[in-house]
Amino acid sequence: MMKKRLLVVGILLLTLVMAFPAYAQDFTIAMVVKGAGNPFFEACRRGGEEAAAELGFNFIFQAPATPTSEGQIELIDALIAQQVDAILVSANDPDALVPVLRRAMDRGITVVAFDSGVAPAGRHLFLNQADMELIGRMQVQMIAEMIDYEGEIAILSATSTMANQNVWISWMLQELTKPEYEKMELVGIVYGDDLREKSYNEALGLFRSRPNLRGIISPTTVGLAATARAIEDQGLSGKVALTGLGLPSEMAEYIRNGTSEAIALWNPIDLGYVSSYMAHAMLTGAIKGEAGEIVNVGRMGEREIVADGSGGLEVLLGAPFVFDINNIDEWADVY
Ligand code: RAM
Repeated sequence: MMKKRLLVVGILLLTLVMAFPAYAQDFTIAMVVKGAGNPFFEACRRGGEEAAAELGFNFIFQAPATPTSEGQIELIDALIAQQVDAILVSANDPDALVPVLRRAMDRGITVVAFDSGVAPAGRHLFLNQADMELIGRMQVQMIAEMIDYEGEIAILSATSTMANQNVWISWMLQELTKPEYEKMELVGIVYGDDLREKSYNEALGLFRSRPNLRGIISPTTVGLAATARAIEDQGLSGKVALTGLGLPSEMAEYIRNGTSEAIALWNPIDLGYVSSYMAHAMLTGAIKGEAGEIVNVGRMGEREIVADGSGGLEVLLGAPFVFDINNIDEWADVY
């Protein structure tokens, strides 16, 4: 009698597992971002939650109070102790996180870097938002158009250790060596550390030390919005041009009033969504994380795993979009 009942329960359980395979696996995927209070990462989080709802894994979102690697290391240590299955990380420093992420990988945790990379030794895969060279070069081309290829420009970045901003800046420097920029001069690179007030104050510092400044490139959503506010507060709209990488929702008012003619970005919701799909595919064994494999990324279709040029492997999300007065209304409510 007892045996029969056990058998029935067993068959029932098996049927359930077969009907809802994703739920039965019960994976936990944690996203660790650069810092708290950054709307860019809130959008990434929405993408992660969307993937979690579709695939049925548990999703954890964590951010250090300020964008430091120390804060991220602490969070990752705790996630290892908690035995999560995968960690998605946008790193504040590509090298400082390697030891803790190696520890995670040694314990069988899948590590997918996204947005701001980790050295290949510290992750299985990287989700690259868009061609780094293109992003760097296009920001120089955009500011050059705005200032008629003449005058002083500066870069207001995030922190000096963040891989994404540093790679983009290195491509900006390359682009600036072309003859068409002969009459433009890069007079400084400053760091607002992806903190609003610090970025705002760095912008004020540039206005003070460089009275002839004609343009600023800010390749960070936090820095860009803070610089736009500083330009407005100082009555410098029309005198100091501004471009960079920004969220249409944060930049809409500045694009509408002409403080910035145009900005660029990719879709951060998709970034969170696709990185979650990549980690999940590793966990289910759908992919091993090898070059040439095709990974299914839900509503975004399929992507191929390719060499990233630095000895690691990556998946490319897509191309960046440009936002200006013609399309800002369409995007201002999306992210
Ligand atoms: C900030 C972060 C992020 C970057 C965007 C453009 O939100 O630094 O890493 O990708 O800007």
